[in-house]
Amino acid sequence: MSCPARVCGWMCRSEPRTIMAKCTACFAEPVVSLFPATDLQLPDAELELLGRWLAPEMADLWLQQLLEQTPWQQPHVRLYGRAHRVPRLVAWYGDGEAGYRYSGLTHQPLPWTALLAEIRARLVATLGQPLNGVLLNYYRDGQDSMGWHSDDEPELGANPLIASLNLGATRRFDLRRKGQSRIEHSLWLEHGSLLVMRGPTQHYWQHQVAKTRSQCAPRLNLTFRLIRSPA
Ligand SMILES: O=C(O)CCC(=O)C(=O)O
Ligand SMILES: [Mn+2]
Repeated sequence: MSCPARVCGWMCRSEPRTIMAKCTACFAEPVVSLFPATDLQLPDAELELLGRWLAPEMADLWLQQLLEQTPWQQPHVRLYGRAHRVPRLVAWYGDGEAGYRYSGLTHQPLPWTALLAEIRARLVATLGQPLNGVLLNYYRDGQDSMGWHSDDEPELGANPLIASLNLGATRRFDLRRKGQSRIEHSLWLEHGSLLVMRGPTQHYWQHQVAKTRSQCAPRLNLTFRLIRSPA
């Protein structure tokens, strides 16, 4: 059964899940259980992939609106003394105090748009945890990418929760242990899916979205975070 109002895109099923959520759009039922998430059994990590967090029609709409509304930027990073543009477009939104460092720079947040505030509200309802910022990454084609890193900036605190929403083209998300070069696990992140990383994941693991030579449509990824202390 899906949301009776067909507004919110929640898929309501009877299977018990640990994550419970109120439908923030329709409020038709006090609580709906989310479809089963896949628990990814990696040691020293807590990862859950909710493959259809969002109904495809809603995911299409959000993708289109976010692509149009966002003032995309392509900041530089310094690598071995030389400035390079990051290989994707980005934008940072958040509460006023949620300044955030990425690509070696501190970024002041843009104010929440109505759509991003709505997505945040749904995630907070799903996860039961506050979130005060979101990094948008726009991968225009298969040549856009994100290199190996952990989301372990000090302002995220110990054991940060990262709620990562995927819209558009399916891309591969690789994981490797810190200090090792071998990819230990890969996931396909599909349109409308939500990947939740928490617990010690960022202490022990790195992740990347590698370039691909395959024909690849645009993809948006939104990583919602809680900035605990300003950058
Ligand atoms: O695009 C993705 O799936 C990963 C994004 C990411 O790792 C980040 O924003 O820190
Ligand atoms: Mn990351």
